[in-house]
Amino acid sequence: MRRVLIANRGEIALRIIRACHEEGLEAVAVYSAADRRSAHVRAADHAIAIGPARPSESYLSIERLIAAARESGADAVHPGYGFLAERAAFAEAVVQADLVFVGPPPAAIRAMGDKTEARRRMQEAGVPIVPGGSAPVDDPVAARAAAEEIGYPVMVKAAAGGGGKGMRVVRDPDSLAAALKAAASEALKAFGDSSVYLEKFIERPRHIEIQVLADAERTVHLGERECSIQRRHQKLVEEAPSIAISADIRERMGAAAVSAAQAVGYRGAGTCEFLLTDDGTFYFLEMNTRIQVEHPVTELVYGVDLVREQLRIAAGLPMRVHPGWLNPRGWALECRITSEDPANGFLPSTGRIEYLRAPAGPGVRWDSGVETGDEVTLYYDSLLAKLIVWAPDRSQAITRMSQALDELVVVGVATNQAFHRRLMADAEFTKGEIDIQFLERRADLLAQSVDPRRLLDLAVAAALAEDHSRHARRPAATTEGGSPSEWARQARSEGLR
Ligand code: MV4
Repeated sequence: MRRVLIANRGEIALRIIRACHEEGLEAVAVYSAADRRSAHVRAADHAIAIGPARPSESYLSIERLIAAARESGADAVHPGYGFLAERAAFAEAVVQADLVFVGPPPAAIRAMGDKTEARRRMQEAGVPIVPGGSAPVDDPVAARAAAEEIGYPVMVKAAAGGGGKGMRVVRDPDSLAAALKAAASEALKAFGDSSVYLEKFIERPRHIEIQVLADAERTVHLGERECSIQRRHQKLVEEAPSIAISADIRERMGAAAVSAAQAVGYRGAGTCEFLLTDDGTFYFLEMNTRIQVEHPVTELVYGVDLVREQLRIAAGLPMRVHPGWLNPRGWALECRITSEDPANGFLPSTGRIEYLRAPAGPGVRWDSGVETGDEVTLYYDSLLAKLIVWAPDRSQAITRMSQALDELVVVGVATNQAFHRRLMADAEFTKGEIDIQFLERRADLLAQSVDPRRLLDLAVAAALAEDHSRHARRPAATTEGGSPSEWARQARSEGLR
C-alpha cells in the first residue's frame, strides 16, 4: 500500500490525510465543484475533481470514485464516515477494482447493516441484545401476540434501519397496527425496504458505545464513549470515559463488543452501540462499521491514533496496540461545532465564513475542514469542526472546554457555540446526570436566551474581522458582500436578538 484515495471531504478527509502522511503513505483527495479550494484538497499529494456539488454526483458516486482511484494510481480507498462508508456495495466495488478497502470486509458491513440478522448473530455469540424479535413481522395479529410476549412499551424498528429512521414507540395494543404501518412506510421510503421488527422499549437509557480494533490476529476494545447528549439522533457532545461506567461494566461491555466484532469477522476500527440503564444493565443495539466522528475522545484517553491503526490493519500489518497499555487516562470531551442556529430551531445557517479563530492551548484539539473565506452551503452536513479537549479529570475537562469555547470566534455563519457554552455551565451536565432524553427535557439549553458574554464575544469578533481585513491577504474566494462595518452591524444585531 503506497497511495490512499480518501473518498470524503471536510475535517475527516484532512484527518485521514495527516494519518497517511505519518504512515509514509501518499494521499489522494477527491473534491466536488463546491470544494475546489478546500483545505483537504491542498493538504493532499494529488487531487481529483469528481463532479458537481450535489453529493449524488460526486461523493456518493461509486463509479466516479473508483475511476478517480484508477486515474490517480491509488492502491487503497479510505471512505471516512457518512457518504459511502457503510455501503457494502462500495466496499465490494473497491475490492473488485483490485484496491484495498480501508475498513471491514463487505460481509461484515452487510451483516451489521441488517438489524434482524445482526440480532441473530449477536444472540448466537452470547452478546446481550434488547429483548424482542429477531425476524421481521408483517402481520398485525402476529405482531400483537409478539408485543404481548415482550411486554409494553415496545418499539417498532426498521430491519434496514439505524440512525433513528423508521422507529415508533408503542405503549398499548390499540396503537400497534398504526405504528407498524407508519414505521414500515417510513422504512420503505428511507431504505427501500419496509421490513420492521419489535423490541422492548428501554426508557431513558444512556447511549454508550465501545471502540474496537481488529487485525488478522486479535480483536481488542478501547473502552467506551458516552454519547447521550444528542438532539434528534444528531450527537452534539461526546466524552470518554463515561461517568456511568465502572471498571467492571467496562470489562463486560468491552468483552461483549469484542465478541460482536468477532462474530462477523470484523477487521479494522468499529464501534458497538449499547443502551445502558440505571441499574447497570446493557444491551447491544447495533455496530457502526466505520471510523466515527467522535473517535478523537477515545484517541486522547487511550493514546492511540485510530486512523493510523486503520491504515496499518488494511495494509496487513499488526496493530500497534499492546493489551497491557489499554487503560483510559484522564478525561476527554468533544463538542461538535455545527453551522446550525439554536436560536432558530437549529436551522442550518449558510454563507461565507468571514473570520474563524480556532481555540488553542495545552490539551486542546481542533479538528476542522474549514477556514476563513470558506463558503458553507446546504450540500453537505453542518459539521464545521470538532473541538476536543483532554484534562486529568472530568471537571477540569469541562473547565478547559469552556475556556476553549470562549476563545472560538466564528463570524459569518451562525453556530451552536453558545449552546455548548451553556451546556458546560449547566449543573445537571456537570454532575453527569445525562441520558438520551436530556436535551428534550432541557429545552432551556437549546433556546437562545441572551448570554451576556456573547455580546462581548461578538464585539471582539467584529474587531478581529476588521483587523483581519486590514492585515491579512484576502482569501482567494469571493470578496463580495461583507465589510468590517457590516460584520460589526451583524454582530450587534445577532447579540441583541
Ligand atoms: C432503542 C431505544 C430504546 N429502546 N431501542 C435510536 C437510533 C437507533 N440507533 C436505535 N435507537 C434507539 N433504540 C430500544 N429497544 C432508544 C433509541 C434511541 C436512541 C438511541 C441512542 C441514542 C439516541 C437515541 C435517541 C432516541 C432513541
